[in-house]
Amino acid sequence: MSSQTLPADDAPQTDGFRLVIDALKLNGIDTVFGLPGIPITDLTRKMQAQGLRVISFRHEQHAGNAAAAAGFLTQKPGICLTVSAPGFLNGLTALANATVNCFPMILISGSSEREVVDLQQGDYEEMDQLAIAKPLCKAAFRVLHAQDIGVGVARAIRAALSGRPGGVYLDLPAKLFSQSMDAEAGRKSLIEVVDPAPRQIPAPDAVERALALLEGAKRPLILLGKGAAYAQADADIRALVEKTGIPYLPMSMAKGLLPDNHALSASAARSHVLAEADVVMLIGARLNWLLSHGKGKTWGADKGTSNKNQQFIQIDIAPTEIDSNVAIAAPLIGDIGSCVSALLAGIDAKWAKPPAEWTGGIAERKDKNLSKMAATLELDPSPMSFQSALAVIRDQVKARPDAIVVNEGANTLDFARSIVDMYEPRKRLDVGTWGIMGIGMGFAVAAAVTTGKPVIAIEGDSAFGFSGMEVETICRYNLPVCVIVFNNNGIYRGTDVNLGGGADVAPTVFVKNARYDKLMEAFGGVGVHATTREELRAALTEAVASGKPTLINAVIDEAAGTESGRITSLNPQAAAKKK
Ligand code: ADP
Ligand code: TPW
Ligand code: MG
Repeated sequence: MSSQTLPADDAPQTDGFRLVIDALKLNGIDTVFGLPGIPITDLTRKMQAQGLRVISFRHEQHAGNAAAAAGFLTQKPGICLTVSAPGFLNGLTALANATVNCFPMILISGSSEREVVDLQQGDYEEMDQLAIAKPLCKAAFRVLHAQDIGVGVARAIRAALSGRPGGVYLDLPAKLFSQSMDAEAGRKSLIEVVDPAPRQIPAPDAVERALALLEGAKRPLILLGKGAAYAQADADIRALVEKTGIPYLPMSMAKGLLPDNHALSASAARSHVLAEADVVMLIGARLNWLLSHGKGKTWGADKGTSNKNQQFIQIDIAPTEIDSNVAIAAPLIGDIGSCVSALLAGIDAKWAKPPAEWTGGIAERKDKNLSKMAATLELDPSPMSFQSALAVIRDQVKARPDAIVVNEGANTLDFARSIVDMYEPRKRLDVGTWGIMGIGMGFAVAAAVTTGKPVIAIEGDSAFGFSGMEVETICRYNLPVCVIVFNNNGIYRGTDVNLGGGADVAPTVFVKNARYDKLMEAFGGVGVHATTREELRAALTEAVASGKPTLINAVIDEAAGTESGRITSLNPQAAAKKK
């Protein structure tokens, strides 16, 4: 079939298909996540023919989420490829989410003919996609001519990776692909991007200011965010914590940057250190809602105000992030690698570790809270509680610290975040800045494909539903993914009642005793129905050892969850009551 052949390497003419593929390959892209259809079906075939790995999904949102996660894990923009209008829109949520999370990705979408779109003459899947994408990503480009493909791809890569990473949209109208041009001119038109994420060295006076503030602190704290995980400055970050002796708190996706059982981890004394610290150094973390905007009770201050006895140092690549919620006394603008190594250079043997009163107090609280948790984790109720099931996963991750954990849900998320310790950097992927449901299977596929390591996806039953059909994708590519569905019959719990008294169940309640394991079996994977800890332990151990696609339907007490997990207070009625 002629549509499936590409211009040979020595052909006198090349075309748009070939130039898109060559431009991506020239820039080290080896995998594309997507969903075929007009006008990109042939592109996916030809990509495969040219040695790109094409991971084909059942819904574009999950291909997009996979691209975003791949970007976070590899520091190369993850590529998502979609068809026009509806396919594009399905991918757009992932593009926006990637941008919010500061993950580099490029959504490449085919689009219909400009002439028809601009005159609104009604083309197949007609939509002005560029205009729609623009406000939801870092940058958006359209390529109309084959000779501009090289520039288009280069600019997309640069925009995704440089400065604060994020999502980029690249619009490729159908006609572009079949345009032909002189092969030699085509080759010359491609750009291999040099230094796409240039280091940004912090200003020396900014480094001194930060060091002076840190050195004078009586109760210092380091807060690591997912920007720090992304930056891959793992050894220097660890050295900074250990040389200064400053306790640290990881945000959820920074867990494992230092092992969660590290002596200086303050996770088990979180509320104490946030309220009591006098100098807080943020490394790749924003003072957004996840950190109560740096204000209020969490930070030891009155509602809506900042703590007068507290000062911030903030390391970030984006200068405009500074002062976005509270005053930052010492901004340190640059890439995390350069900033942390500059700080390290200013810390010598004379550095005074924080007062024992501070670190000792933290250690005491940690011990108390950890032994409380240990007692809870030992309980073995029937049906399983979130904690008793998570204790099993905690043990498995400890035994296989290279495994990647994907986590979404409400209670399932909150409990897993605090119970499942991480030991290595970038091994935890979750709902991120938006707290979005639906990242599960896309992130799991990306983690398996880009690392080859076992993936353990800890999923609320509602959360799983958003991307559940991708278990077929997991089976098709035979990926080492074990999905554990925390089945409590619904959103938050399965016990709500219909306030109108009708026959319909409450909006948060699902079919009781559903068997999600059978979904995995439908595609040839391993399905396990686990009602006890021992069944869960056996199935999980086997799944991780065998690498076979597995789904464990873990039956959890349907009454155990709380509304919205730990963010109940954000529900309008609860928020109104607090006023
Ligand atoms: P978390 O949710 O874990 O608190 P955020 O997503 O809020 O983390 O913050 C990540 C921050 O990291 C963003 O402000 C982003 O600009 C910053 N960042 C990302 N990559 C780098 C980097 N290489 N160097 C410096 N800052 C970075
Ligand atoms: C895209 C709102 C937040 S958490 C959640 C929903 C629907 C599911 C919680 O139930 P689950 O977990 O997964 O069963 P558990 O353990 O508490 O029972 N749509 C999107 N994102 C969000 N965050 C929502 C809806 C929500
Ligand atoms: Mg649930």
